[in-house]
Amino acid sequence: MQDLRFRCLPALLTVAWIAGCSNSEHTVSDATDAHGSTDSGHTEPKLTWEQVALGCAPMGSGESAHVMCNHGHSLSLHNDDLWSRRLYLLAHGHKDPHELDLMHAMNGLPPPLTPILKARVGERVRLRVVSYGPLFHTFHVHGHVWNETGKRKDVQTMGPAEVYDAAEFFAGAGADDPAERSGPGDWMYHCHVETHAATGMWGVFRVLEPKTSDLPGPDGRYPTEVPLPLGASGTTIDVYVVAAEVPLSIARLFSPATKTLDLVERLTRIYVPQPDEVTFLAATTSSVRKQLADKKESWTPWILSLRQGTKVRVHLRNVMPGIPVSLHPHGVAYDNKNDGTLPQNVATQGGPPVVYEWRADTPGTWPLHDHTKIIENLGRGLFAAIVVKSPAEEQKLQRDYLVFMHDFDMDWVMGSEEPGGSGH
Ligand SMILES: [Cu+2]
Repeated sequence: MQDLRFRCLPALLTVAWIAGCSNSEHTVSDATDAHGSTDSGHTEPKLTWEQVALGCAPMGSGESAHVMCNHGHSLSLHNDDLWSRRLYLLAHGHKDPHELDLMHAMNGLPPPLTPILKARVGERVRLRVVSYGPLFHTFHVHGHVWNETGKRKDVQTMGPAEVYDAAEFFAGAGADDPAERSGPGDWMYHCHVETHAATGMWGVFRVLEPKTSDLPGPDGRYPTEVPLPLGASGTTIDVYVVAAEVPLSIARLFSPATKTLDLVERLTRIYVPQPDEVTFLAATTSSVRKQLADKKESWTPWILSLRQGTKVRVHLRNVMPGIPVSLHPHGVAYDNKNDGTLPQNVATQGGPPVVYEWRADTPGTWPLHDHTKIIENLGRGLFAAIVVKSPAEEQKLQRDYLVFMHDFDMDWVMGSEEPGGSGH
């Protein structure tokens, strides 16, 4: 039964989307047909506005009738629902908003919750993409192409835990030529599985004029870029990270009563890097919440950025009651004791910090994630990435971004039939 649901879900999302176009209270009989239930006398639950916006679909019939809600597609832990944006524009007198209206911050629409990736025309940009969750995605950037072993492309398919970091090009220009080609403007990036894009897997790649006043920070980076690499070849560094379960503002839902787009909080499990050992040892769930509170709309999952040749000791604490957590790295060198899958690698609430020792020997972009309750914890956000940079790469790239493609709400995999409005 679980497997069947899993396979049916993308189709159901599509049905919910179409059904919602004309009437949010619509009864979606096709959904149960798609699920193999064709009783003529059955009653199905009606969808509320919020459930339509969340990509919900009615399931089952009679006593087993329930509403199966979205699995919150997101990029970098954020999810800005295009369907709600459409409802917002319609409510504000826009006759027939098209996709570009939905994307751009026009007619009072706020910018998307996903990170805005910025670069000036002609700057060398790399987009690294890390995919988590059980689904396949197709990463696409508008207005740009890149060069993969001699072939030009602008879409890349990605399976679970797959990484793609060959999307490298000059902003507003070519794959190999910095001369202006597509030019400045807001270019959409998104998953090209359309139902995924509609339910949140989209964002903006903003190409700025060369003489823009929108400048990077004092360290030469925009805040949404990959952090500057830590360490140096032959050195050992300590990094402190806390696993916590905190509410983060994720999706925007259209409220028919107030005609506003409102943030929705979801309970998310995340790794939160701490600046030093003292902060790390003092961390609690509430202090982590406080740390995140002022950057609700710019929080992205942890990226462990290292210079090639650096040895890292990662200290992990867990402030979540009853939820074991570990860190399993890809792409770095380590012995079997530091795999993140052994009993001694698991951090529990109140237990001592768990320490992992890895060596960043291989340049690239690598998954980094929990390996204790992999379906549930990854579904709730317990994932990160490792970026290992060679000196040559540091010289070559002006802008370096990492985007996570991720699917929230694994409750439907775990068997819960809670409607999506439950806050998960
Ligand atoms: Cu997708």
